[in-house]
Amino acid sequence: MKKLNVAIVGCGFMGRTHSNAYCKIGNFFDVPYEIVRKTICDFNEEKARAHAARWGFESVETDWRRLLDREDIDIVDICLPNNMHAEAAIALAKAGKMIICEKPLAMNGPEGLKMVKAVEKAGVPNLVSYNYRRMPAVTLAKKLIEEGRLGRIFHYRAKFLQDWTISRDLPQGGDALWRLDVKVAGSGVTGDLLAHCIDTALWLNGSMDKVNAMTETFIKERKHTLTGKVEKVGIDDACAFLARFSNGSLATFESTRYARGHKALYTFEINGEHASIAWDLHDSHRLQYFEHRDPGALRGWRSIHVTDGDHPYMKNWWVPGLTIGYEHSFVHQLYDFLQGAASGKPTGPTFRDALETQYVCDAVLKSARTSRWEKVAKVR
Ligand code: SOE
Repeated sequence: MKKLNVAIVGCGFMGRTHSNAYCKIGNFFDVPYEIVRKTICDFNEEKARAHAARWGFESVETDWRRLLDREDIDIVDICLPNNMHAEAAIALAKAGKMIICEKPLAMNGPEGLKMVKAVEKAGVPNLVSYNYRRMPAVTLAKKLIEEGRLGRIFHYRAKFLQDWTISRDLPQGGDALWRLDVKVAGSGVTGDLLAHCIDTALWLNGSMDKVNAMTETFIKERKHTLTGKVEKVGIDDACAFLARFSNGSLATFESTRYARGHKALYTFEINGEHASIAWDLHDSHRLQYFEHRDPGALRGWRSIHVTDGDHPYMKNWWVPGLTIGYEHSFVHQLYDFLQGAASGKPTGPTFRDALETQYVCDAVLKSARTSRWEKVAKVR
């Protein structure tokens, strides 16, 4: 079997989820490559060495540029903060590496477009890590929609609620907290959390035409970890928007890091002519399903425990009834990516697919500024 030498760049939270996927995949899925965890790269050498020892990487680099000339690296998995995605992905694609990139694709649409052009020109397999598509219950939702069970779709409703930035003492910048620094993150909840909701929505319900949004920054100044100074906060702490999909359905999206009591409450509900479905990340192995065509006396919401062998991905794990979790979505994503790379039939979301999410985020942020409906740019 062909060896696939992997380099991961960045060993923060996402570097760990991706490393775990490379460790587990061969144990649970038949993959078309022999995975070799070749190099972990982080500018903090001590952190990189500790990561290499814990997750079994053969070597350490402290600058991703060193990977450009390394012929022993086939795939680079970019788990860097958002403002570093473009430069790394474009250069590494030119060097012929397959690329997996953490979400969101870029800081904004124009930057994302350059990344799409680079991977397509280089002809390298590419994927953006919108992992929630690969939660088995979400994949099942996709299957039910594709089978036409919902019929015409009228409504799409999604939320992603957290509560970890309520304290004004929390600084911006630095490890993990770069998410609060607009120069590094590009935006706040729109790019970090709503981007997940948007990716899932585009996948399940097709393109969006226009949006009308409002955002708020509740805490206007925070100390910056790197400068030590109190600086203006440029991210959106909360965002809510209305959307019209090209299929005629109406949507509402909401995200905040100020919903006390909610840690990662990603939920969506879709209402169709014949059926509705709903999903909740806090109860991630269940898909709620209401089928209007059931006999009247039996009609009601079914709570499908998505753990059976005939549910997406589940036959590769334990026995029916036993649940899996968040980290498994990264294993599934990697499995699909590798199948796509080997067969030449790419799996989504490719960079091009993720550009559409980026365009929706851009339109949302623009609408929050203009207080008007804004059109979503088309990916051509
Ligand atoms: C932020 O708290 C965060 O870690 C996001 O960056 C992830 O994409 C999301 O899945 C969970 O929340």
